[in-house]
Amino acid sequence: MSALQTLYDLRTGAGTGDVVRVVRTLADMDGHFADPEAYQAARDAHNPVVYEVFWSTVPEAEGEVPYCTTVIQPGVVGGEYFMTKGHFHSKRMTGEVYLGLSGSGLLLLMDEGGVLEVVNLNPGVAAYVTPGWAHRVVNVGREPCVFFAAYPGDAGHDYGSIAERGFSQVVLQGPVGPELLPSPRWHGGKAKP
Ligand code: M6P
Ligand code: ZN
Repeated sequence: MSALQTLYDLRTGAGTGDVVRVVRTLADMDGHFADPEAYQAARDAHNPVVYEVFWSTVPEAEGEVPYCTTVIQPGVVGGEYFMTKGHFHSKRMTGEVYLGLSGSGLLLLMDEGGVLEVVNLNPGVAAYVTPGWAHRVVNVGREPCVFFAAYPGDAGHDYGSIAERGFSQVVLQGPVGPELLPSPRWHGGKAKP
């Protein structure tokens, strides 16, 4: 392969050059938010863009290192902040590196048993996703949350178990900032206190 490069705007996350843009609207995130009524109302009213990914054209194959930026819009559904779907890697023992570029995000890391760790993904923070842990980023700010990621080309995205029961905790807008609460889908209860 000849030299492949992408020009990223570090503030907006937009990429040009060898890049593919993927857009996820609320309609693409059925089942991911804790409040189904609020989700349906927002989706049917205006179906906003939740996040975009500007993917390099590096092949998803062993030995390759695909990279991308992700731009999560500010917003809430039923008080729950906009976020990525989140995923495990199909090839479990593969890691990933995230680098915060702009805005303020929370990186949720979860093992298969539901143990959750949280990293503040602010500009300049390089966060390591340990092999075997699911990962999701939540935009807890008022501006777009932008981060860069690079991962092994044979990692693969496993969305199955996240689609089934989500993460063990949800991030809701509280009176003085974000609050992590047990997820109703994981724990079989209500998210709101
Ligand atoms: C990061 C990386 C990508 C991922 C993207 C969106 O940029 O982890 O591999 O696709 O975030 O996250 P998700 O696929 O979970 O929606
Ligand atoms: Zn990943």
